[in-house]
Formats: sequence, C-alpha cells, structure tokens
Amino acid sequence: MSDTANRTVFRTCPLCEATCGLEITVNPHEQIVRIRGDQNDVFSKGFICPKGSTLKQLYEDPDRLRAPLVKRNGVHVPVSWDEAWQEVERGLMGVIERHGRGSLSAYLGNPNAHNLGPMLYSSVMLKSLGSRNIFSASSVDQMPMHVAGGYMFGTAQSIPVPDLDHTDYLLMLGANPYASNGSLCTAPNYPGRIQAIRARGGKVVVVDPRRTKTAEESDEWVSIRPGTDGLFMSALLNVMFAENIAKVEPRIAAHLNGLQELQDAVKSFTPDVVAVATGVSVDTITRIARELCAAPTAAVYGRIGVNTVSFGSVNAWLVNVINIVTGNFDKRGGAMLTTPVAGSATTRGSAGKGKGFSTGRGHSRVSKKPEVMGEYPVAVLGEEILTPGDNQIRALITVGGNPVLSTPHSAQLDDAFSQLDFMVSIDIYLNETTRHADVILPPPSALEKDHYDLSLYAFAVRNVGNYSEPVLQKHSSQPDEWEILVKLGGILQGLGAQCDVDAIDDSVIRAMVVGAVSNSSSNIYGRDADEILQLLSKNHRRGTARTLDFILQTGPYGAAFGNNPTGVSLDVLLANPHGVDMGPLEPRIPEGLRTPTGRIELAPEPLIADMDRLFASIEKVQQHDMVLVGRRELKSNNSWMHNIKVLTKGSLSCTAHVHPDDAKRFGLSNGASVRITSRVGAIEVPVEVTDAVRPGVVSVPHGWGHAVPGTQMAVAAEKAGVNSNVLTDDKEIDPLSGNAVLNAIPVTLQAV
Ligand SMILES: Nc1nc2c(c(=O)[nH]1)N[C@H]1C(S)=C(S)[C@@H](COP(=O)(O)OP(=O)(O)OC[C@H]3O[C@@H](n4cnc5c(=O)[nH]c(N)nc54)[C@H](O)[C@@H]3O)O[C@H]1N2
Ligand SMILES: Nc1nc2c(c(=O)[nH]1)N[C@H]1C(S)=C(S)[C@@H](COP(=O)(O)OP(=O)(O)OC[C@H]3O[C@@H](n4cnc5c(=O)[nH]c(N)nc54)[C@H](O)[C@@H]3O)O[C@H]1N2
Ligand code: SF4
Ligand SMILES: [Mo]
Repeated sequence: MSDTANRTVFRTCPLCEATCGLEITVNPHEQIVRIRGDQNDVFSKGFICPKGSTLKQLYEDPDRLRAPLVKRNGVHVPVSWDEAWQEVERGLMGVIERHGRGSLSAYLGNPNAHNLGPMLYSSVMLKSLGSRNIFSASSVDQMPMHVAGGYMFGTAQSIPVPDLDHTDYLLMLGANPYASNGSLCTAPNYPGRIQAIRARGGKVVVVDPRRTKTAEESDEWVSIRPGTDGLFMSALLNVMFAENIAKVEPRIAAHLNGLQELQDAVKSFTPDVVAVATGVSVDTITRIARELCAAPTAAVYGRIGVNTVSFGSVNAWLVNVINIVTGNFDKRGGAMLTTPVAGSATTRGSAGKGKGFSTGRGHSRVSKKPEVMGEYPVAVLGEEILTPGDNQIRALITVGGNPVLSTPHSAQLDDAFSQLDFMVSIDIYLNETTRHADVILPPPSALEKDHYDLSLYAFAVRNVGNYSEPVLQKHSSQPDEWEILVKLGGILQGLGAQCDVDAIDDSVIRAMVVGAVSNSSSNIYGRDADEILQLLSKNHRRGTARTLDFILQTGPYGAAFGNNPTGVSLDVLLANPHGVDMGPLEPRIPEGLRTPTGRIELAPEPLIADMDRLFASIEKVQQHDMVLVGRRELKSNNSWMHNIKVLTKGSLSCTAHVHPDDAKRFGLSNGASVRITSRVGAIEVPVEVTDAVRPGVVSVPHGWGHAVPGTQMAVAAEKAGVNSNVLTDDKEIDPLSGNAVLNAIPVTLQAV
C-alpha cells in the first residue's frame, strides 16, 4: 500500500448494544471516506443499522465539543485544558470545604456502558468522591435484572441471556429489537436471528401494548395492558403448576431452593383472576403456558417495557423463574449465563458459591431509598438537591448522561441543577443537562478512542471478544476519556489540577495485579506481581489498553501471562481485528452460581414478599383511564443523536400514538396537538392516530425536548420535540431495585 492510498480499519460500533463490526475507510488526509458493516466480523458478519455509519457525522459534527467549556457570566466559553482543570479544582474543593464530601454527587449515563475508558476508570473518580450520592442510568433501565439475577444466582451480573440462535420458542415481553437492536442480549442482527427462529420452524411471541415492528414480524402479538406483565407471567406459572406441565430439568432441580414457595406464591394468580386486568384472555394465557412447556426449547426474554414499571424486579424474576420451571434454564436454546472472554462477576471468585447479593448498604437522605449496587435511584436526585439539610447535594459530576431528558420528573431536575453550587460534565455536547455545568470536559470522539465492549459482551448470545484501536489520532492536547476520569479522581483526592495521571494509573493496575496474585482462584495466583507488571507495560502500554490486557489475560480464556500459551491477551485480539469467537453459550450450573448456599434461589424472600402488592394491583387497574408508554425508533438513540441530520431528516417522530377509539373519545385528530397531563407535569405533542397502539394507551418516545436556551445543538433544535419525562413521576419507583417507572404512567388527554 503506497502512502497516498486509503487505509481500512475495523472498529466495533459503540452506539447500541449490538456491537456491530464496522469497516472504516480513511483517506491519506485522515478523513473518514466510508463506514460500512465488516463482513468478516466474527459476530455481526456485516450487519449494521442506519446509525452505524454516522460515527463519521458524529466525528465531523461542528457542535461536538473539541475544547473544554467554562461558564462565565452565564455563558459557556472555550478554554484551555489547564484553565478548565483549575476551574474544576477550585469548584470541587470549594464545595468540599464549605459543605463536606457528603454534598458531592455523580451521575453516569448510558454511553459509559459502551465506552472502555469509563468502564475501567470511572471507579477511580467515584471512589475519590467520598460520597454515597452515586446515581446512574441503570436506575432508569435494567436495575431490576441485576436485582433478580443477584438474588437468584448470586451476582448482579448473573443475568441469563436467551439463546436466540438455538431456541425453538421465544416469548418476548416489553422489547422491540427491530428498533433497539436488543438489550441485555447482545446480538448483532437481532432481527435476523428472530427470523432464523421462525425459519427453522420455531415460534416467536411478542407481548407489548403496541404492535411494534417486532410484533409484526413475529408469529403472534399479545396486546397487554401496560404494567400488568407480572400478573400475566404469574398466571403462566399458575397454569404450569395447576396442569402439572412444569418440568424443571433434574440437573437443575438438584441445585434448586424454593420450588414450593414459588408454587404457593402464584396460587391465587389464576388466568381468570388476571385476564381482565391484563387484557389478555384466559385462553391465550393458558395456551402460551402450554406452548412454553411443550416446545423442545424455549426462552422468555423481558426488557425495558417490563423493567421500567412498578413491578420491575418481580417481572425480571418471573422471567428467570419461567425459564427454570419450563426446563429451559442453563441449556442450549433456553436462557443461559455467559462465559465472557474478559470475565465478569460470574466467572470470578470460587466456583459455585459466593457471598451473594444484597441491597440497602445505606439509604438516601430524604426518602430513605435503599442503596442498590452502590447507587441510589436517580429518581431521588432532584429531591436530594432541593431538600435543605446536612449532606444536601451541592455539587454534581455527570459523565456521559443527559438526566434532564432521560429521568423522571425532569422539569424538577432541571430546576434542581440550576441551584447547584458547582457542576462538572464529561460530555461531547452542550445540551439540556450540560448547560448547567460550570465546566464541561469533552472526551475524544468515538473514532479517536480504543474500544472493547467489556459490559455488553457479558450478556452476548455468543462468547466473543473484539478490541479496536483508535481509528484516528486525537489532537495532542486532547486527553483520553480515561485520563479525564483519573485526573478528576486525583483532584477529588486533593492532589490538585497538576496531579500525575500516569502515577495514579500505575497504582490502579498495581493494585489489580497484587490482588490477583494473592487470590487463590486467579489464574496467576502465586506469580510475582512485579514480573506481571513488567509484562503488562511492554511497548509502554498504559491506561485502557494495559488494564484490558490484564483483564483478558486473567479471564476465563486468558493467557495468564504465559501460564496458558494459547490463551487470550490483548496481543491476540490485536492480531484478530474481526474479533475472536469462543463459541455458543455453554451450561454453567452449578459452577456459575455465586449464592451463599451454592444453590439457585427460586423464591428469594424480597421477591416473594412483593407478590402481595402485585396481587393487590389487580383491583387498582382502571379500565377507562389512559396510561403513557414510551417507544424507541431505529434512527434515534436515547437523547443524544438528534444532532445528526441524516438520522433526523423526514417527518418528526416525536408524536403521541393514540388508538382511533381514544382519538374519537378525546376529540383528537392526526397532526393536531394533544395535551397530556400526569401527576407531575403536562406536555403538548402532535397526535398520530394509529391502531398500532392498544386502546387506553398513549405512546410518546423519550429523549426529545431540545430547543432549550444555552444549548449548542443546532440540528436538534430545528426538530426539538418535547420531553416525555416531564410526565414520569419521581415518587413512583420499583421498591426492590429503585428503578424508575417510565411506563404505564396514569395520564389524562385533552385536545388542544
Ligand atoms: N434505535 C435505538 N436503539 C436503542 C436505543 C434507542 O434509544 N434507540 N436505546 C438503547 C437502550 S439504552 C436500551 S436500554 C435498549 C432498550 O431496548 P428495548 O428493551 O427493546 O426497548 P424498546 O424499544 O423501548 O422496547 C420496549 C417496548 O416495551 C413496550 N412496553 C411499554 N410498556 C410495557 C408494558 O407494561 N408491558 C410490556 N409487555 N411492554 C411494554 C413498548 O411499547 C416498547 O415496544 O435499546 C437500546 N437501543
Ligand atoms: N420515558 C423514558 N425515559 C427513558 C427511557 C425510556 O424508555 N422511557 N429509557 C431509559 C434508558 S434505557 C436509558 S439507558 C436512559 C439514558 O439516559 P442517559 O444516559 O442519561 O441519557 P442519554 O440520552 O443516553 O445521554 C447520553 C449523554 O452522553 C453524551 N455522550 C455521548 N457519547 C459520549 C461519550 O463517548 N463520552 C461521554 N462522556 N459522553 C458521551 C451525550 O452527549 C449525552 O449527553 O434513558 C432512560 N430514559
Ligand atoms: S445496530 Fe447498534 S451497534 Fe449495530 S450499527 Fe446500529 S447502532 Fe451500531
Ligand atoms: Mo438503556
């Protein structure tokens, strides 16, 4: 290849959970010529969606921040990195002096799960905070799955994944992978994998209040009343026990606690008791229960629509329970724990037993919500800032999050942010949230960072690994995202704006190595820590690359620094730019368990206890009231990709979907506006009358509402839409996980 030729590089797409491989062509001027699917990617095999190629537009977006911004007299102005760091030190240390560390807080948003730097280094910043006020997008998303998996199998990461590629029957609740491309089931070309189930003679059933594209492309759409999936699933179990068709595999039964308690807990949930409330007929419930038990293999999968509701944890638990009780857990074609290449909590420690899972190490100050996974529910962030008293939150650090659009009662949160003493945001845009920040620290563009999907591969339908080096060189003054987090950590530790990032990084990796060589279940137990550190630091490796190499080498397939010469290391991944594939998911019970009993807990006490509240909810269903649900669209990505013109062109998608019967009832017509009011707020939004939503349900997507003063997203401002989280209620959370309730919100409609 001559100097003037284009070069081709491969990089995993960081935008959603599907982890598609991209083939990126770069010209000699270091400009992106083309991005398309990598045909040779071991996992995605060329599949991409319309967002994948927009990494180019994101990189080139003139609104994407290239320099830190500091707010001066209410206006954000670009400054040098040195100036920005001094401002951060002054602000944070000032708040610590005046109010103590209990007044500090941090919020981590969704992109962190897709970014190697924060995956490996946000803990440096969070530990240095010295405050329990830690929040993240997990509590507007998947926290119930961590809680259910934690109680049942022993770690928060013990989330079984539906084995899409081998199952004969997929029951999907509250998920729309044709739009989302899947979640906590990493599966590039999820739609293709669904069609493959059908092509091999299997069946796909979709439970959703909306007739989504996924429902349309499946065998059966079960239209359910929002918020009632717990009733529906309890009734499925009730039928299975009543008809004696439940069949736990003997291999699993040998490691199971709580079958009788479970059976007792679902005894009152007969199909006829739940049919009216759920809107699903007795016949349908009974038939689906029988089909699940009769299928050679089956997998139940539930996501956003069953997690972000009042019974989120119960729902996540019932999904796991049905997989176990139908004989489909831990078996090919069922729901399985993964064995990720980089390892996870499910592969660490001693096999088969652990310290288990618990919540409530601390409670939030104002409304006493229990800690879950080291965090408090983001739904209480607003009240923690607004309620005076000791340890009232005065300073906030956001990392790749836009809670002003993405979390409940967002008008209150917006107001709360304006009252903070000091705020720092690590973000690529000046948007609805970061406009409140005193300092914004921009990380490099995705194309200028290295990448490995540490988080998402832990929930993938195959055990794969793929590392991407930066595609483009970043400007020499631009710190990497991990360096920003480490520096922030150093400042919080009191080391000052001039602190030595490399020295902190060295101490982080040293602590990891020292921990591993003294841990009898590590594959480098007993080795010399200095020797390992030397091997890790060859080629002057540091930061994300070095830490990832350590994690890979000490993972389940790891090279273990020579102990396993054919094992995985960063060098192996560098030599395999299309990824490595360790094969399909394999059974892991009992070795994969980390419960204190060494058994699967089918009936954890906190979940069984919540069944009374579930039963009581039957009475509360109001037949004629309207409830709000969300929806995702393929060309949108939560709140932050609306500044990309190729994605937002065409008709505005921020509309309220209303069934023709309801349109008639409330005098609404296509294109006219409807006023939607909830307990906490009201929005006005254009109506789209469609029978793709069930009567009694209004659907508005989240992540819109951009035309806010003080932001810098010119394209997004042209098609601003409205913020649906003005309607979601900060006082309604799933009590066990603290997860926000974002679906099944009681609302009233009024023609405007
Ligand atoms: N294009 C695109 N892809 C994305 C994202 C995006 O914003 N855009 N976001 C990413 C993120 S952060 C996530 S977490 C995943 C989420 O991925 P999914 O879980 O697939 O999320 P949704 O597409 O919102 O699908 C949720 C479905 O639940 C339905 N629903 C609402 N309430 C209920 C209910 O009470 N019961 C039932 N059964 N269904 C209900 C909704 O109608 C909707 O169809 O997607 C990821 N991928
Ligand atoms: N009503 C309703 N609300 C919802 C949902 C719903 O279904 N319905 N879904 C919920 C879900 S599942 C989620 S995950 C949350 C998401 O909630 P958040 O994570 O709070 O919001 P995002 O819209 O993902 O915002 C991401 C932010 O990260 C910035 N960013 C992008 N790339 C990078 C990067 O590489 N580094 C850094 N540092 N910043 C970056 C963006 O500019 C943006 O400010 O929303 C939740 N909110
Ligand atoms: S499906 Fe997700 S990972 Fe794949 S190209 Fe689209 S946004 Fe990227
Ligand atoms: Mo999410």
